Order: sequence, then C-alpha cells, then structure tokens
Amino acid sequence: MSQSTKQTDNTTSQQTHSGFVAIIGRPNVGKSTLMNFMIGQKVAIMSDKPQTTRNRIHGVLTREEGQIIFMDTPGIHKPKHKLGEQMVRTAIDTLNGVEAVLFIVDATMPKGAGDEYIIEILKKVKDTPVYLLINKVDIVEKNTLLGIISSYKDDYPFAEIIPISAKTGDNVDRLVDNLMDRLPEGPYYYPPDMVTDHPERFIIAELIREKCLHHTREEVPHSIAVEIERMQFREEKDMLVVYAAIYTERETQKAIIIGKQGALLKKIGQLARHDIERLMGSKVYLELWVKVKEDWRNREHMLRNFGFSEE
Ligand SMILES: Nc1nc2c(ncn2[C@@H]2O[C@H](COP(=O)(O)OP(=O)(O)OP(=O)(O)O)[C@@H](O)[C@H]2O)c(=O)[nH]1
Ligand SMILES: [Mg+2]
Repeated sequence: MSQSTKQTDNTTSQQTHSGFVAIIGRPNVGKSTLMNFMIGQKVAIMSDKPQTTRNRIHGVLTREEGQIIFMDTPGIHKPKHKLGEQMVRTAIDTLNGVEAVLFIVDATMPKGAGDEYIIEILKKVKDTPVYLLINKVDIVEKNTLLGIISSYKDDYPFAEIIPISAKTGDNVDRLVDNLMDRLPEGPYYYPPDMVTDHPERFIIAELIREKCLHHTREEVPHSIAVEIERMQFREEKDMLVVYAAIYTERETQKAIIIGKQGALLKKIGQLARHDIERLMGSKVYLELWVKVKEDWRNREHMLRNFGFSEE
C-alpha cells in the first residue's frame, strides 16, 4: 500500500481501538457464557458443571470502533490432579500481557476463599484495569446484589464495578462500550468476520465434550476428553464426515457414556451433530467411539496429546 493511500485511510476513517482482555474467575461463574454473548456466537462451551473450560479460548469482537480479543480461561480452583494444575496455570498466565481484566463473580454466592485468592493474584498484575463483573443478576434480589458489591468494593481498586447478566445480556452493551473506550488505539488484529482463531477441529471436539457434560454427573464429566480422529469434507455428498473418540478414565464411566443399548451415546451424537452443523454450515456425519485411558488427567503425555501442554 502506498503512503498516500494510507494517509487517506487515516483521515477518512476514525481511529480504531483494540486489545486483549482476559476473563477470569472461579469455576461456573459464567465466564464462557459472557464471552459467547459478547461475540454473538458459541466458541466456548458452557455447562452447569464447574471446570467446564480447560483451555484458554479466544473470542473476537469486531465493531466499527475497534476490536476486542477476549480470552476466556479455566476457572481458578484448588487443583486435584495435573490437568487441574495446568488449567489454573493457564488462567493465571493469561493475565500477563492483556490490556484489561474482567474478574467475574457469581451474585448468587457470597465471596469465598477462592475469590480472595484471585484478588491476591490480581494485586500482582500492575497497571492493568480490572473490571469487577457481578454476574447472574437476573436471579438475585437487589439487596443481595448490594451486599455482594459492598463485600468486594474495598478489596481492590477496580476500574469499574458492573452488575451484569451474561444470560440475558443485562448491562453487557454498557460493558463493551466502556471497554472499547478504555482500550488503546490500535488496528484490527483479525479479519472482521473472524470470531475465533481456534481450528474448527478443536471447537468440534469441545462441542462433543459439552454434550457429554450436559448428560453426566459427579466425576464422569470431569473424566471426559474428546479427540477428533479424522475429519474430511466429502464434496460429492456435500457433507462433513467426523470420526471422534470420547475418552473416559474407567470402564464404568465408559458404560455410563454409552448408556442402555447405546442410548446416551446416540443422544450425545445427535445433539453434537446439530451444533457442528450450525458451526460449519453444512451437513455432518458424526461417528463416536468411547475409549478408556486410565487416569489420563494425571499423565503428562496424555495431557500433551489432548493439547494441554505448557505453552
Ligand atoms: N441465571 C444465570 N445463569 C448464568 C448466567 N451466566 C452463566 N450462567 C449459568 O452458569 C453456568 C456456568 O456458566 P459457564 O459460562 O459455563 O461458566 P464458566 O465460568 O465459564 O465456568 P468454567 O468454565 O467451569 O470455569 C451455566 O449453567 C450457565 O448457564 C447468568 O447471567 N444468569
Ligand atoms: Mg468456561
């Protein structure tokens, strides 16, 4: 591009703002729900089970005035296995090099040791504005909300304290406007139509895992990992063909996932296929297997295989 063209661009279009924003908090507070709402598409899976998100997930929001790259992170918790340790490390490492931090707490729960632990971590991140977002206001009384706000407000010099609902979108626009204003001037880092930089393969594996999470309880959801073994677009059938393996840690968990006469596995397959079709905009043939990898959450090489290696 010639210098003169560049100058013309600058004078005709307004300067954009852009930057990276970390979303952190305890498990299950609504981090992924908020990110998906803001970017208007499901790139991070969501469930009512704590520790749903296991990797850092990028979601890109583009508006005329700028671009925000949100980094959804695993919930910060007391880890009980190597996977958990890796997840917490991922969340904490994300705080370095971002332009703002969204610290989400759950309005339905009083401040706990987990939140205090996160506040201590935030105190070490200097010069980065931290927003305290009190989420799930759609299901709390006003008085409870006021109590939650006052229990946090003196803990840290928060840039803003905003009660929101990631589910209904209450106050989310206000939050995004505020972030856009605060971010430094900068270019779009990604093309405007891009919502994430994760490969489709990763999102597809996550969508399958999400359906498993929705239909299992207790330790089973946590013991699941999904690996896409083969993925191919069949031109002649205008169809994406996906072969994926669902890993559990024990034979008993495998039996639960398969269900009576394969009923649960079939249901998981149908629901996941529906989501994958929506994501890809084409017909999908999905074949699922269930396999056992004992204690994979504590085995370094398995964690690496499943993509939880140190970055
Ligand atoms: N009522 C209500 N429920 C919400 C809201 N935001 C999230 N939830 C629910 O809270 C649960 C957890 O949401 P997630 O977005 O998966 O939470 P997360 O913080 O990403 O959780 P982890 O990935 O496990 O750390 C889900 O059942 C959501 O539907 C909200 O604003 N209001
Ligand atoms: Mg999440």
